[in-house]
Amino acid sequence: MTARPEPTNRTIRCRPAVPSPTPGPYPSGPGPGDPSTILWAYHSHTHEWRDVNAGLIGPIIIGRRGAFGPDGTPHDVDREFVTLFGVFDENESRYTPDNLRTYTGDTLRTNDRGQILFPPAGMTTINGLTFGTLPVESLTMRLGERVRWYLFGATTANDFHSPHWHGGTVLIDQKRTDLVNLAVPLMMVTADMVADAPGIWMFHCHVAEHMASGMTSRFQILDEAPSTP
Ligand SMILES: [Cu+2]
Repeated sequence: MTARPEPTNRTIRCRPAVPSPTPGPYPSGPGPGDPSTILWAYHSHTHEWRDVNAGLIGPIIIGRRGAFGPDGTPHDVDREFVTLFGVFDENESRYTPDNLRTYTGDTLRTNDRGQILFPPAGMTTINGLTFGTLPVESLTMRLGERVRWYLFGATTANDFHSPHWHGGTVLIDQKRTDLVNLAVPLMMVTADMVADAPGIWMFHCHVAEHMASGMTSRFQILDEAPSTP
């Protein structure tokens, strides 16, 4: 048996079903100028509109070979966060008919083309939550920690976003900024931060209409040193 060439990248949390046919990096892995790990988004194409509104969208973290420790955390950061900026309309979800029947006893009103006659109910969300209801504990770090943020947008015509941190800056493509360009749907960005300002800070989309309709959250930097393993 001939040994298969080792790729220079590997995936975690989702390995490719078919090995890379040639030596070299997997096509979805970090490029030469990228951080050691990057975000790749998955989402359903079966019925994209209904499936994404049912929540079938999420992150895959892909790193260079050797980038990860045994627990799947990259060696060169202390903490990782994933944030999805998305406009979702659960009335369009595949689960809506069953949920209506189960929880309200109601049935769907549809037109002669089978389309559901509900008014659009798009919610502007960060990780599915809106108007600051994303728990701050889910975006909490300690002073001095090296933190990697993975950010991406959902798939509607309104999914153009500019995530913005108060109280911190990040490095993206070796440039320092406090704003991320998610200018087209499903854009994916990886950003590195060093937590240097203790407190609870705003983290929100800077598109004014999105911010006013709820695309806001908080993150927290605790005034205590990183825990040692
Ligand atoms: Cu936005």
